[in-house]
Amino acid sequence: MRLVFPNIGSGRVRDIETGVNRLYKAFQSTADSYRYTFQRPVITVGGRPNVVFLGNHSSGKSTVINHLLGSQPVQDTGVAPTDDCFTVLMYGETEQDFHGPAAVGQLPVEFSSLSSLGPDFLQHLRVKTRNRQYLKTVNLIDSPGMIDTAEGSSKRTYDFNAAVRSFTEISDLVFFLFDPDKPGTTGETVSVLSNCMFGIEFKLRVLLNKADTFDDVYDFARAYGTLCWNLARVLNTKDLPTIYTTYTPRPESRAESKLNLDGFDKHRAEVLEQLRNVPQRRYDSMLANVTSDFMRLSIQCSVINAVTRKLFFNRVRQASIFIVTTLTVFSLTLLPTYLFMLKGSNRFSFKSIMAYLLIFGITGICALFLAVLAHFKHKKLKTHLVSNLDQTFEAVYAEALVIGIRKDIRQYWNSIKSDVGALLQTDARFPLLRWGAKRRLNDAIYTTIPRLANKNRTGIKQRET
Ligand SMILES: Nc1nc2c(ncn2[C@@H]2O[C@H](COP(=O)(O)OP(=O)(O)O)[C@@H](O)[C@H]2O)c(=O)[nH]1
Ligand SMILES: [Mg+2]
Repeated sequence: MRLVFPNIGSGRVRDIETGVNRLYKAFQSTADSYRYTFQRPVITVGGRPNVVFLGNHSSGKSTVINHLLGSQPVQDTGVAPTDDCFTVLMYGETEQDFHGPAAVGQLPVEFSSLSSLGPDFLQHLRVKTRNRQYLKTVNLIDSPGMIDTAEGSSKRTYDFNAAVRSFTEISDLVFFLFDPDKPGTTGETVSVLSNCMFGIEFKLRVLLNKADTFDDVYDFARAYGTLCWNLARVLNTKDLPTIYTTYTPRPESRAESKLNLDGFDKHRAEVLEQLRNVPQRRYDSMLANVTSDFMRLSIQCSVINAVTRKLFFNRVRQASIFIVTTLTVFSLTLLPTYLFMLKGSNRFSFKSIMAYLLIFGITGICALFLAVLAHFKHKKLKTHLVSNLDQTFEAVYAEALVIGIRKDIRQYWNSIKSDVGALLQTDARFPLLRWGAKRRLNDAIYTTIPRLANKNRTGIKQRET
């Protein structure tokens, strides 16, 4: 199968790259002020697109990959969970396998974010270079089968969701496979679908695989219906994604299948067409990553700003109370001491010195008491705000959450919440967000990036005609 690369050097695409770079440059100082690290969109010009296969164990991921590669199977297949590694299959003249940290070194630059997933994850990373024609145009990523129990994930020694999210962000197409035996979405599958697909739903292709194993049309309807029902509950999109009912042909498929496979063949052809067109979607993926980056930045800035603002106004209130109370105490001690001790007596007499000591002593003790109280109260408020960041987030985004303008806001928030909490616990100082900065961020997310995406789509359409 030959894949056609988009004309990456064309003026329109260069415009998109320039536009994106300009955006990153414009917001770098805001990101620095709020300690946000951009996950720069690294698109290697002419680089191969990436396609990841996710799904339950035994849903047929490795079998599809072997089928695409042809000749000798590269991946192990079997009914029992056979693989607990993420495997990137790349083109290479010499056939080699790399494990762990050595594997990262073999990967293109856009995979660099994987290193941050930690050493336990790297023990579950493999790169295989194979001299197969198909891999000249696309990198294929096989994944460990998801375990359909909630306890499954706890057995993993690394953050499985974070790993899946990284691979889906890097990839240009994400195939999610289900098999008729497990069309339910429970345990790890639910977790991945609801936490790792936000903002990149357009890359997702759901495959109800092993269609040749349906007993009859009712069996098919049951599996399809169950899958739709489960997907609707976990995906945050208005429409259900298209479900492609497919199978990987084997010599015995047609003889064994109890259903006519022609309809499923049509879906298989559509999936193969999607794979053929994947290079043209690279800029869409890159722009989706840019949107994710700016959404995270915007949420991080807004929440930190809301906390900083509350702390700032608390300080202002405390300072006002301090000044008013200290002045009041000063005046209240001054009046009686003046009347009874200072009036008519010598300025340096023992009585006068005692009067001054009394005035400044009482005022000083009061000021010290207020300062210590303010310090502890401020600390308590900060601890309260940091441990209830969800409340601040909900208050900041109340309108958007109620109207449902962007359903993915909460998921973006969940992905940065712990970082924001950790940042606020440090002694780092954050400026108050300037009014114009928030508006410019919104412009970038809701106007500039979609405009760049449209430019890309027009470019693709023109190339296709
Ligand atoms: N009938 C049928 N069996 C399949 C199909 N795809 C995979 N299998 C079988 O399902 C089992 C699990 O496949 P595998 O590719 O290892 O699944 P993975 O765990 O998702 O990688 C293997 O025994 C395959 O032979 C298919 O389309 N139809
Ligand atoms: Mg497998």
